[in-house]
Amino acid sequence: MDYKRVLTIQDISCFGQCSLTVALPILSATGVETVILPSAVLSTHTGGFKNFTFRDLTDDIPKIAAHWKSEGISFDAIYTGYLGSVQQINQVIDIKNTLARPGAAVVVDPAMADNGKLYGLFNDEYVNEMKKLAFDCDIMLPNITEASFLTGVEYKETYDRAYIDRMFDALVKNGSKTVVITGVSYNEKTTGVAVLENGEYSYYEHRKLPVSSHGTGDVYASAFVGAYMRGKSVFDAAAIAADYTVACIENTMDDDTHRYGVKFEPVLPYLIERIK
Ligand code: PXL
Repeated sequence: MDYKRVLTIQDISCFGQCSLTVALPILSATGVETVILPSAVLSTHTGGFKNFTFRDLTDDIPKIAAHWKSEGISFDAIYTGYLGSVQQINQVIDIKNTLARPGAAVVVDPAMADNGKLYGLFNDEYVNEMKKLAFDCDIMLPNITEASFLTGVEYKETYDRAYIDRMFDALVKNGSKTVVITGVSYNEKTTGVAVLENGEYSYYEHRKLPVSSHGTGDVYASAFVGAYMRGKSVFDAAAIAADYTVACIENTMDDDTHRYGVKFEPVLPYLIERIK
């Protein structure tokens, strides 16, 4: 069996089912070797928790990367999520330039915003720096808020196909190649993911569930990268990841005490089955 090695760079939020605590199990379950580079260690994620601890690992990242380089370690894909600082974005760009194998896929989830707002620790400087990484990758996985911050196209809660086309045009003008925009909803009952690949638009529509949970962007991106690295096309990986994320939300929505993340673990067999 083809066995791919993926490096994922994002934080460890010890409690909260997001970033690395989601990416490592999901990627492993899809059957890829998963190497992690933690950007920071937090006691919880920053969405809805107060007084969380934050250990910045910026100083360790170049040392870890230098060690890997000296050992001849390289990667078939590099997948980035939440990064702790502007400096880390530049470190990731260096890692991409030194540790990616020829033909490696660089997948960037510019995890920095949702529902029209930046996450708590980020500002305009971070957005500007993220443009360098996100517009120069192979596949970008933004939600509408992130695409809007990156392109300057205004954020809208209700919109039509022309708005998404305008977003894609602006992304491509800035250098994007392949983009999957998540949470694209053209009516009240459904939502979906809009894919732009080789200049062609496609759309995978699925049910919209009546709850919003934290960490679903990370579940989505991890499942996408796993499916893609196991040989699925961009569109099929985007659809599988969407169905898996919906199944995870469905598995969590009856529990009002569990909105900090989704119960993604019991649904892993479904993802594995879809990737076979
Ligand atoms: O799920 C994205 C994410 C990852 N890591 C941290 C976060 C968030 C979203 O708020 O706070 C630390």
